[in-house]
Amino acid sequence: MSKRKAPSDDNCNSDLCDLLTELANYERNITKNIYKANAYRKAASTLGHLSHRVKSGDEAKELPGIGEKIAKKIDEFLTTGKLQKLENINKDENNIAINLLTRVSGIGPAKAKELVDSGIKTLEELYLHENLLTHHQKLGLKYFADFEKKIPRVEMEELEQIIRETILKYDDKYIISLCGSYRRAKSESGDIDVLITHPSFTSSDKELKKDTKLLNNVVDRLREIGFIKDTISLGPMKFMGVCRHPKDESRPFRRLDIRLCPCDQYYCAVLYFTGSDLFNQNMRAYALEKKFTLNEYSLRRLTSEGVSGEPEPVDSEEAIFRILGLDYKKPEERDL
Ligand code: 8DG
Ligand code: CA
Ligand code: CA
Repeated sequence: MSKRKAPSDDNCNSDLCDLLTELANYERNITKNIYKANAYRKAASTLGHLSHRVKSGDEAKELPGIGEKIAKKIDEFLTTGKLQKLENINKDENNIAINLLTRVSGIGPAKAKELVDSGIKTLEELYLHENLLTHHQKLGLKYFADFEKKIPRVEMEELEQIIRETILKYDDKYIISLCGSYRRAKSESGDIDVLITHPSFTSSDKELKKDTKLLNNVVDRLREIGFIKDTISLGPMKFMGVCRHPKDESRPFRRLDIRLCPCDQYYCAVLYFTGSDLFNQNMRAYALEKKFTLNEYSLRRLTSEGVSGEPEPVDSEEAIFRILGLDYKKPEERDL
């Protein structure tokens, strides 16, 4: 997941969103209080979707996901132009270093803290101690500057075309979706989330699963045309790596994930990887209320003992909403 994102493209509360996002990052990276981190993220998302400027904490408190404590912080920021809590957090050079290091792809809060505890606080120092890093983290460092750059929608469209043409030329039975923020119609994206399936591949093919070359062959083709530039990891079901437009070396390198899934699980996967993750959380919680369990693989009914049954047959995203008794939401309406 990318670690910083603007809640909306034209956001009249962007300073407040940045503030809340910084607090969320502090709770996630430093105190490891995921509950609080989520609360700040939700508040930031709410403010990011408002079409007007918030004028006070009291006004903010009326909005979904904003309670007393966050409202007070909003008030302090609106009246004084800063937040003392954040000023104090940002005085601590270890906090600053942990936040910096977690921006390297592959470095999480625990690894960042470990590095900072051993005295590594800058990217330059990290380069000097590359031996402490995994293959993924080394690539994260190598491409640090490029991975921080957002991908404009026009470029996403070009990259989609390259991916589609290359895969379908190899085998036109593949089914391909670009998910994530791109599918939610955002004007820019952090990375490229590709989901593929093939009619020959279903979840009953248990043995086939680890031997399937359906993903490997696709990755080979994309490498051959000079699109895939580096590999972070490659298994039978998931590729993580680096790509760039094959005909334009002036472009930044981009993070690319490709997942293969069985065709009977395709729409649950498309729903999941379209997100947003806050939307997924809400939808999953709603499913549980309706005695269903929903994840990236399947939608299953729960018995009164809470045991999940067989997967519901799902042949579209619409079917998932329908089975749960929900109105269909288009991808661009899922941008919580
Ligand atoms: P971005 O890349 O433009 O920053 O946004 P994104 O496309 O929405 O986010 P992403 O990090 O690439 O994740 C893609 C989708 O995967 C996301 O929209 C919803 C789903 N997803 C979750 N939880 C998680 C998670 O913990 N990690 C990842 N990688 N994906 C997740 O719902
Ligand atoms: Ca993405
Ligand atoms: Ca992603």
